[in-house]
Amino acid sequence: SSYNVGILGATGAVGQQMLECLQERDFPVAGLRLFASARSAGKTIEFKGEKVVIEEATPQCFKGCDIVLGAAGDGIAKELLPHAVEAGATVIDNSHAFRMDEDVPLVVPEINGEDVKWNKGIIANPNCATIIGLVPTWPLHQAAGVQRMIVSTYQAASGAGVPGMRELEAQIAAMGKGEPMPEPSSFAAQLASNLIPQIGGFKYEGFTSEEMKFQNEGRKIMHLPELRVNCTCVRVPVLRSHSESITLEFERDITLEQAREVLASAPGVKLVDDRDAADAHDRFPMPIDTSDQDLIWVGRMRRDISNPNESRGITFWCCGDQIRKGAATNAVQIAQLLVK
Ligand code: 2RA
Repeated sequence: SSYNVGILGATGAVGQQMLECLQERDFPVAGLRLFASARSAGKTIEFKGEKVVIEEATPQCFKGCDIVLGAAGDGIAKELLPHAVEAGATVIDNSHAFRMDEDVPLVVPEINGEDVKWNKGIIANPNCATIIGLVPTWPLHQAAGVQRMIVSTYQAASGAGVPGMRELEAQIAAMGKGEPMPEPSSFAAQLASNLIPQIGGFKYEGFTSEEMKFQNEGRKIMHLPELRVNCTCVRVPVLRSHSESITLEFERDITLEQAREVLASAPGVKLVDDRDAADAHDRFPMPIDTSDQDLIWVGRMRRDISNPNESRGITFWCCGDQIRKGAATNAVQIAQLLVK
């Protein structure tokens, strides 16, 4: 059978990527509906060779939808998506609005796909940095039991949407021409040739909301209520791939070779870890290689020599596309679980 699919926030980076993923994965779409602000209503976007007219997003617009993909911000998601559920649709929402609600499954298909079964109408897509870090962490947890994570993230400008990407491009262009830097917008200070160690507001003991998501969402997705995470999230002058340095502390012994073997066959993971490779692209993952594809690339694998228990710590580096697996691809994969 096929389904009437709606996308709320169809004109944003994630919404447009969702459209592309639906086509790439040949999702059984009977009819497509695109919802966005009044400003975009009336414009058209092409889907499978047909022009689809964008409709204004209102509480009543979801009538007839079987599945609604949420690609809008927290406020609009909270205001409108419950109406999609009332209209009989199952919602897969990319915002943070519902992620921690106890009757809302928070799903990474490679980890806890079976949780979609207990949804009450809304399924939440995790935060991009959480998805990208947990895809390689989960198989290592299955092998040796993860108790603690130390994470540093290097997050792309795409996390701040299309405006964030355009602003970085303008700053880089200005630098290249030796022109004065354009006035930074509200989303951050200047990013080109800079790093911004704050994503979201300061929320808990000096940790930001983005940093606390890693622990809070990680516990829910991996069903590990005791998991402890120390995360530092940094915005970096990269366009659309997030990178993360992750150190895991395990309950049981695991050697570096065992960890490598686990990741070499892990779902959603590509192992790129050859210190002797002449070409950097074969030696380790880099954002320029991982953008616009769906796998999480993992490399720089080491035993954690700082862990007093010699065989209970692994450190690795990973990169993944924030708009794809970090958001749109994961959401469409959840939709595929629903219709399987
Ligand atoms: C960011 N994860 O990177 C947040 C929201 N996409 O800005």
